[in-house]
Amino acid sequence: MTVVDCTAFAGELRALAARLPQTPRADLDAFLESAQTAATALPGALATALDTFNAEGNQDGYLMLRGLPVEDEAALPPTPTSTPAPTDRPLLTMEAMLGVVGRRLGLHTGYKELRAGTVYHDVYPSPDAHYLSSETSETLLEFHTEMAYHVLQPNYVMLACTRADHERTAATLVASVRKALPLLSAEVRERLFGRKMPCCVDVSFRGGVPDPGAIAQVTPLYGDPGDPFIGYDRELLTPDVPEDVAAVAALSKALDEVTEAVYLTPGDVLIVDNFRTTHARTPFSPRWDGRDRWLHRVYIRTPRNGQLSGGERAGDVVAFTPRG
Ligand SMILES: O=C(O)CCC(=O)C(=O)O
Ligand SMILES: [Fe+2]
Repeated sequence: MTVVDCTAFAGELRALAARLPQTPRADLDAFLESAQTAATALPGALATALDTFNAEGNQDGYLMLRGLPVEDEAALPPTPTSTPAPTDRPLLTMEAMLGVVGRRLGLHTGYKELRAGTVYHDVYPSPDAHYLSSETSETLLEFHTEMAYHVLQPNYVMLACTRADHERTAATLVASVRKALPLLSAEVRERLFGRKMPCCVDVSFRGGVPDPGAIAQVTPLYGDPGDPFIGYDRELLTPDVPEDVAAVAALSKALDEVTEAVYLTPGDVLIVDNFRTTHARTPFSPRWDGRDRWLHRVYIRTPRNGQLSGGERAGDVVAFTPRG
């Protein structure tokens, strides 16, 4: 597991967080601007780890920052039960970390159809969650490359942990294409590489239609054949010819074999390389006591993979175009 121990920087990072606007949603553009300034002042070892990951990625397909500053339990508000967060909610330290680290990597992006186009998402269990939603708890949230079907797919998904689940059973699973590729036969690689396959989209992107079907096309492997990118979603990708079904099944098996489990604890920021991985979350049991699992999520775009074309700004909200 690729961990950067940030314990030694906690004081410095707390000081950076204290200089940011303390009501981020009141003027999110100004907040992200301020976070950009702070990003240039990150402790050297952390800055280097982030820049290297951004330039090259790694074998695991994620970078875990551990030991970041976070509020004591007694100082935290209850875990949210609704979304989006109120505009006047005070800045949480984990949100500050997502601001500063995210700006070091690229541009925070809101998705118009998702959570009212907000940039900061609370991820918390909800009793009546759709089975594909991050609000699930008692069921496995299956492998997905985040918005693999979206032309402006984020380069990174960042998850910061303010509260873990009580029993610490919730694992975020990450499967890396760099690890899975060597397990695939030449035939399977050839079948998957550059081949478009029908893909459904998450509920938010269905335009109010209950089941619009496979309105996008996703290419499971593409880019450099020796070091490809991956687009994989266990629920939404629906190959429709037998050769493709078999090749996707082989990929699926390889991904299971290389899966790593990450147990997010308060003070962790997980940076998922969303073009090199697919991720999932194992079941856990909420208690609905105000102290259930609570993550913060942002999406980052970078110039890589054509996700930026010039002129974009942090905090931009983009509209859905399905890949085709
Ligand atoms: O809850 C988790 O650990 C991950 C959920 C997820 O896939 C997401 O928020 O994108
Ligand atoms: Fe996800």
